Amino acid sequence: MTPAAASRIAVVTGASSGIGAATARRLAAAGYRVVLTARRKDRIEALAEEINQAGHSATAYALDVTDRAAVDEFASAFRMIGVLINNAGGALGADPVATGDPADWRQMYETNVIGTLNLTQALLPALSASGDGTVVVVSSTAGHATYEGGAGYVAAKHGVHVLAETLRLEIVGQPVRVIEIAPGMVKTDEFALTRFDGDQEKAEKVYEGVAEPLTADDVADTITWTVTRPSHVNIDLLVVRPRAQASNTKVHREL
Ligand code: 8X3
Repeated sequence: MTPAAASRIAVVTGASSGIGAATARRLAAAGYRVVLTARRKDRIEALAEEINQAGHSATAYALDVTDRAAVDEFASAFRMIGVLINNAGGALGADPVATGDPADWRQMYETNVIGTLNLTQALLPALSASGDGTVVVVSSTAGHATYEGGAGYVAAKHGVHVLAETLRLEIVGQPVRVIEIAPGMVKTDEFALTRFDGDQEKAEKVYEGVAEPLTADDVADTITWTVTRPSHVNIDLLVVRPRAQASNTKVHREL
């Protein structure tokens, strides 16, 4: 494969739902050969089939981003690639610091920070070898300011932000961009439900009265825009929120 063809390969983590799935659809439509990864094999296989049936190109590879040996094995299949979207992650719990569960904190650090570290380390040589690489890190507005009940998630997302910012400093001079996307309130099928351990009522409260939270596709559109800028243009950090949200804690609700 030529470096130019390889630079059209995009690996997306957490591609089984939400922002990851929407980004895979958008990048495929923009002409990328997307490689979908997530733990849930049936979901990414179904999405790959949907994308292929639409006349685009997708393959599915079941992967847990926290499993370094599995990540290394996955990465060994690629000599050169163009794009890595580090999207896998999420929140667990919304307890105050006084009562938060250390196991939740640990798991959030593992998936959000170590997961991003694993994929980025494993694929950086292939991204650089293509001569035109892009690493996207999906952090969060939680990576930039805190809020009550959010500390475990906020700490992990600050870690993701620091990883992106430090990597950009360290690899300047290599043909690899580092882009951070920090979404605010996005209504997806699973984010709030996972955070509240399947409690539908608590999950719905998050978006209560908010006219139009962002959708996964709004964020995917933003990600795709940054990736499809000319190679010399690096969108360092893009914060995207719904109009009804002015800060992590200032949300307009019509109740
Ligand atoms: C999601 C944004 O406000 O739930 O990353 O932390 S928030």
